[in-house]
Amino acid sequence: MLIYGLTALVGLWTIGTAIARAQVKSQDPKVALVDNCDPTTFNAAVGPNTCVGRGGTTFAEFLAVLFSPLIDNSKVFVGHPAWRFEPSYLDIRVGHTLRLTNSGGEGHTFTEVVNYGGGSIGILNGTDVTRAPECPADPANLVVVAPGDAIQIKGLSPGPHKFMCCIHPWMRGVIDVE
Ligand SMILES: [Cu+2]
Repeated sequence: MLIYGLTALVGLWTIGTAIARAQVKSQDPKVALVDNCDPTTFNAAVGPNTCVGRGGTTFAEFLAVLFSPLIDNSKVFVGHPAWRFEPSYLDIRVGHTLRLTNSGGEGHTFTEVVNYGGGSIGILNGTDVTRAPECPADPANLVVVAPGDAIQIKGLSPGPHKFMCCIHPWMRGVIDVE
């Protein structure tokens, strides 16, 4: 039991070190767009092929975390934490290419904004939330990264860059170019 525990600890330490090294050096900077949509309930509620993943969060569970009754219920979105950028903060070096992959089951955007705000889909925003102007007013104009797609982002200037998903506006990240 003790030996097993020690082995597990060493294993965890090794993984932790590898992650820390990857984040410090960022030789191959990557961000994944992640969600956990359950295809059966999402496609039934929103439409066919809304979700092509194998996640386990039902549409009802997703909706249940959109808002919190503790902060002016239905006015300020919180959002389901399985819908996220992974990692949500990354240091990269000037001139390095950021690789972006949609590992989720739904389409997402990775939109650079001056300030975080609401997105393009009314029902996923709070009633008092102002849309970030970089997110299109018409959802038909969203530039979506489809599930399984990968894109590259080059030429980011030095300094912090804010990105958000214009569909799920709680999906946020900062890419810090140093
Ligand atoms: Cu999204």
